[in-house]
Amino acid sequence: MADCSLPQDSIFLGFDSSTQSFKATVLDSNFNIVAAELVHFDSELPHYKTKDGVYRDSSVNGRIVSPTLMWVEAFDMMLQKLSKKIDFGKVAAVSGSGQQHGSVYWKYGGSSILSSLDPKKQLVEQFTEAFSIKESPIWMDSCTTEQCKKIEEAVGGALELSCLTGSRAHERFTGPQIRRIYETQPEVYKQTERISLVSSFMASLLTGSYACIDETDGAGMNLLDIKQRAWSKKALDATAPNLEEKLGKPAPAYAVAGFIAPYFVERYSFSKNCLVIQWSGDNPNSLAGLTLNSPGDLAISLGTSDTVFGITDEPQPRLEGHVFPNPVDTKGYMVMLCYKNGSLTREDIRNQFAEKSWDMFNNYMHQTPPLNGGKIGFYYKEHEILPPLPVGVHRYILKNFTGNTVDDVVESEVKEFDAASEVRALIEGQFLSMRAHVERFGMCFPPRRLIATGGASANECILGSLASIFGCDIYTVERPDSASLGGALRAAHGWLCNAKGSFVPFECMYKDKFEKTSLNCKLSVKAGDPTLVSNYAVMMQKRMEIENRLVEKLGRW
Ligand code: ADP
Ligand code: XUL
Repeated sequence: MADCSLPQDSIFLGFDSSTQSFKATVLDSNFNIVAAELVHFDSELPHYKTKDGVYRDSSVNGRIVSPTLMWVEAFDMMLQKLSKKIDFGKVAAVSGSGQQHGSVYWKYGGSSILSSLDPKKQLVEQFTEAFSIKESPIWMDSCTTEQCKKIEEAVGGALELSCLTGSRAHERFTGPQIRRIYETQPEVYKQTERISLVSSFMASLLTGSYACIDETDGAGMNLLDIKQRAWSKKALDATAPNLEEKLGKPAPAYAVAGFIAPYFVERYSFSKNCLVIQWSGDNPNSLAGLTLNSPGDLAISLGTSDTVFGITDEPQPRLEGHVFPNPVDTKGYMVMLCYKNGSLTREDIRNQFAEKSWDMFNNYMHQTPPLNGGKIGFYYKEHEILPPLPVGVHRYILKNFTGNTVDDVVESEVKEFDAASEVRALIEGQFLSMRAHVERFGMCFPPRRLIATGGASANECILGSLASIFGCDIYTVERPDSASLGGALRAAHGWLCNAKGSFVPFECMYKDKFEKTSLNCKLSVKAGDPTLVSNYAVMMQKRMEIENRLVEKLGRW
C-alpha cells in the first residue's frame, strides 16, 4: 500500500453551499474535525429577502431561484467567521459541495473580474456586474416540463436519455434549465460566456478563474455521457447551441482546479501553495464524507431535500432515480433517489400541528403506534420529484388492515387526521416511499448498514421510525453535515493524488486509523422488530398502489 500520509501540521477545508445555508468543516491531517461553521441565508443575510434560501416566483408556475450574489456574500461572511477559528495559512487544500443542478450564468467579462480581484474589497462588491442572470435556477425548480419533453424526444426517448446520462430529463436538471433560458431569453444566452454549477462556481471564486464542472456533479445536468465521463454531443445538441464552449471540459473530482487566488492569500493569509480541488455536488460529497464504499451500504440524507444513495458497479438507469459516476473513484457509479418534500415539509407539518416544536412533534410520534392504525398520507408541499406529483395532500384510512396481507384491504380517502396521526402519517409515508423506491430501483434492500445524515438526522425519534421501516440498524457520524465533511476529505484526497502524481484509492487515506477519526460511523438506533418490518411491507404495497393511481391521475408525465 502506498504511503498515504498527509503533512502533519496541515488542515483541510470543506465547504457546502447548500439550499438554506453555507457551511464549513475543517479536518486535521488525522481526519478529526477541528472547526465547523455556518451562515444561515434567511437570518444572516436578510437583505436578500429569501425564504428557506430561495425565491418562489408566483408569476411562473414552479419557478424557484436563489440570488447568485447571496452565495458570494455568504462566502465573504464565512471566511470572516472562520478567520477567528483557524489559521488559514495551514490549509493545504480546500474543496466543497454545491447543491446539485443549480446553475450560474457568467456574462462576457466574468473571467476578467475573476482574475483581477482586489483584496481590499469584499467579494460581493466585485461581482455585482459579473452575471448575465442574477437569479440562479436551483434544484427545487420545476418550470421546465416542456423542455424536458423536447430533450427526451430529441435523444430518442426518456429511457434512452437515462441510459446515456444516468437520468431521464428532470425539471431541476441543468440541461432543461439551460434550454429554457435559451428559448425564453436568447439574448441572455448569447451574452453568457460561461455556465457553472453551484459547485464549479464556488471553485471559480477560489481559483480566480473558471473552474471545470466535475464529472459527478456534471451528471446532474442531463448532458454528460456517464460511461465516457464526457459531454454527450447528442445531449448537448438536444439542449442549446454552442453549449460545449460555455461549459468547458469536465474534470475528475480528485483533480486540482488550481492554486488559491492571490486575493485569498493577501486578504486572509492563505498559503500561496494552497490547492483548490474540484468541488462536487452535495450528495456526492456526502457519499465521500460518509465513506460509503461497499455496495451493501445505503445513506439517507434528511436535509432540505431527502435523498437515498449508495454505490454500485453495475447501474441500471431507469425512468426514476439517478446514476452518477462515483465521486471518489475513477470507475463505478453512485445511485440516488431524491425527494423534494423533505425537511421543509416536515417543518410545515410541525408548524401546523405541533406548535412549531420538534419536542411536541416527537411526543406525537411516541403517542401513536407504528403503522398508525392504518392511516397513511402523501404530503406534497412542493411539486414532488419522486413520484412527479403536484402540490397537494392525500390522506387515507386503510380498512381491514392487519399487516399480514393486502387482500381485503380497502382505503377510503379522508380530509384530516388528528394532530398526532398527521405527524406519524407524514414520517411513515416518507420512509415507506423510500423503501418502496429503493426496492423498485434495484438498490440493496435491506441494506447492510444505513447511515443517516442531514439536518433531521439529529432527531432520534425520526431515526427510530426509519429503523422500524427499513428493518436495519441506523448509523450516524459525528456531525450531520456530511457534505462539507466530504468536501474536506476530498480536499485531502485531491492533495494526495496531486502529491503522488496520479489517482490513489480514497480509503488508503484513513484505512488504518478509521476508528480514531471523526469519520467513524456510530450506531445510533437499533433495527426494529422483524414482524413490524413485514407489516410495513404490506402497508408499503398498498401505498404504492395508491401512489401509482395518483400518478396516473395527476402526474406531470
Ligand atoms: P441543507 O443542507 O439542504 O440546506 P440541512 O441538512 O442543513 O439542509 O438541514 C436543514 C433542515 O434540518 C431544516 O430545514 C430543519 O427542518 C431540519 N432539522 C434540524 N433539526 C431538526 C430536528 N431536531 N428534527 C427534525 N428536523 C430538523
Ligand atoms: C439532488 C437534489 C438535491 C440537491 C439539494 O438531485 O436535487 O438533493 O442536491 O441538496
